[in-house]
Amino acid sequence: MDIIKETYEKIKNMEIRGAGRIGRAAAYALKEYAETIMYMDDEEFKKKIIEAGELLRSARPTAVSLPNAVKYVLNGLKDENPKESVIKKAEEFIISSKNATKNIGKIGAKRIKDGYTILTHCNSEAAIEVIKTAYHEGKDIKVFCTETRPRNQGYLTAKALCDEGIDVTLIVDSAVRYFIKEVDIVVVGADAITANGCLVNKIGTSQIALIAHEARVPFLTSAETYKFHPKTIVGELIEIEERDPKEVVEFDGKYKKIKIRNPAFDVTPSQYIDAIITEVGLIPPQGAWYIIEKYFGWIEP
Ligand code: RUB
Repeated sequence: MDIIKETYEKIKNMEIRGAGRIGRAAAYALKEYAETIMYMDDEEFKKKIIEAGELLRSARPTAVSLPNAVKYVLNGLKDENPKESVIKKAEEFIISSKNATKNIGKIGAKRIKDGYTILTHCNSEAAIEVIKTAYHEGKDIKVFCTETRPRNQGYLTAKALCDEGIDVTLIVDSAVRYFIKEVDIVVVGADAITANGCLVNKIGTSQIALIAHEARVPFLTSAETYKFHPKTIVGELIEIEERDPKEVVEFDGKYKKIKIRNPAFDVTPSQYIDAIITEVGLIPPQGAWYIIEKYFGWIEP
């Protein structure tokens, strides 16, 4: 169980972060754990894996990649040889997640024209893949990265793009409306996509979408199919994680009574989203329902 507890802690304290990475880390932990379980009857094995899955799922509440990855791996428990199957499913998830990001890069890069300035928010592997692919196709592009307070994941994005040789400008989150006239397209990642085509992503994403809408700048999100939330098809709401206020600021003395709120994500309504880039193609937000129906079935069992 050590690997499970360790992974749970790393996801919780954001040592491992970003929806795709969280999902793959959970799948990997389940695989490693399954491999260590020896000489056990199938029922006992299933109990242990389900318990491990539950713990991993509870590490962070918003990114649906986490429960979707766990569910994918746990489907192996239904097979004749559950241990072998769980290990195989975990490996499958990790490989298909990496391939999905690559495909999103190729599909999304088609929306980026030569000479474009792109704005991105937070640190999304999938959004970065789109930008990197466009750049390596030879397009002359510039990128604005927001800082993404309070944890400044935008610094990671700016460094990753700089390492590729891309022209990057870091801006504070509140400067998006100031710079939007210089932006041709917004590309962000996704922690979850709902059945009605809304996007749950890093706090501030919805403000950027609104600003892009006002300025008539296309707003795209990159989301692997496992970022679509199956339970939203039956009206379930996605929990927005609220993190430790100390991530924002710490006041002393009499100012300790100042309240601080620190929601980590927000919801962008579908009307502000021009397209969702998935590994199976570019879809309008209205197409989210079809993805959930095709890849997850009608209702969660
Ligand atoms: C990360 C975040 C990213 C999505 C998508 O938030 O909001 O935009 O997770 O990332 P946090 P990816 O830093 O709180 O985990 O495309 O890498 O899955």
